[in-house]
Amino acid sequence: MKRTAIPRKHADSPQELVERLISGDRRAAARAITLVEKGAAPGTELMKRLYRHMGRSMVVGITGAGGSGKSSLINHMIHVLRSQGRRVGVVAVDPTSPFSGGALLGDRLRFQAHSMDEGVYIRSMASRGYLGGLARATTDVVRIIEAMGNDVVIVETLGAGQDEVDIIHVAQTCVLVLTPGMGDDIQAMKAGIMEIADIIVVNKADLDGAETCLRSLEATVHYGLAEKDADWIPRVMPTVAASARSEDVRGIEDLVDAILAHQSYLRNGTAIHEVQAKRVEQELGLVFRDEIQKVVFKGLKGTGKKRRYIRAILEGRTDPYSVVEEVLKTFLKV
Ligand SMILES: Nc1nc2c(ncn2[C@@H]2O[C@H](COP(=O)(O)OP(=O)(O)OP(=O)(O)O)[C@@H](O)[C@H]2O)c(=O)[nH]1
Ligand SMILES: [Mg+2]
Repeated sequence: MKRTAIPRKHADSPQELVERLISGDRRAAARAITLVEKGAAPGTELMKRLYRHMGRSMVVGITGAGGSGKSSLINHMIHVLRSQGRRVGVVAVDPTSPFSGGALLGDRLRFQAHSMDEGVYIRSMASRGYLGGLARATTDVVRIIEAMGNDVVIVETLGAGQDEVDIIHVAQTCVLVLTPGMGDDIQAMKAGIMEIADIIVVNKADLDGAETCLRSLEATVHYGLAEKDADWIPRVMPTVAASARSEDVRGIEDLVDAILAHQSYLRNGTAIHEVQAKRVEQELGLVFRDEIQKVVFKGLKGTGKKRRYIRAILEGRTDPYSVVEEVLKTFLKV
């Protein structure tokens, strides 16, 4: 019996994919994200085309220790931003699930209320398993979600680790989430706070020690300002993002107001250009690192050299630094 062939679904050309994506198509976004996560040539091709269609989104980083309440805060922020008619994208880098890509259970539950809302696009990323590294994958995913036409893109990251620090540079406005009882940790990071935070949130302000924590941070900001040559004074504010009683949730509108105020500050002056330039510099670095490694490894393939280098390092005849120096000399003729 003659079987009717089922026509294979026509795959989009890169240009078609880009066009669907910039019209806000969610399936196109999912497809694009899968492509860049693979870290191969089609993903790079897509990003090249996409780069010309970059959105005008506000990119907001929410960073802080595990369990400080970042996802809970974002959940409420989405409500406020939606009530203002803004389209919102979220990229959550989940440190707890190294192996599961895509949407993760915890965040999926936390963000469930928004799953039927066409104006909200949420994507979780595992913390490992990307060919070009987490920072590059996240940077690309943020660009994709911007290109969809979202007004605000929120990036949730744990505030530790080099990849995480790299990711923070993507954000134009950085919100640092702390909690009462983090005393020693806060002491340890005081110097860094002023460098990264535009807004400092003391979440879980329903817990003991919130007042002390707020005052101590205000003092840090006050003294830090003397050394900082900038027009923006980092704001310190309390929030309650989760509580047994939903009416106890507070501070979220103020937080959104502060983010919008920081964005106005950036955009009313020239500061936004510096922030954008930093981001492009960051992207250049990430792409360079990744592509140079690919080119070099491709060049070594089949020559047996990589194996010889590894053996020489193991036998103590050389070290990775000297090998890289030597290899780069021949590749780049420096
Ligand atoms: N008491 C109190 N608990 C809170 C508050 N905000 C969040 N929590 C709780 O803290 C826990 C962690 O909250 P999450 O929103 O998942 O924190 P997170 O920073 O996203 O955590 P990771 O993504 O794992 O780093 C949850 O059990 C929340 O219910 C708050 O304001 N007060
Ligand atoms: Mg979270």
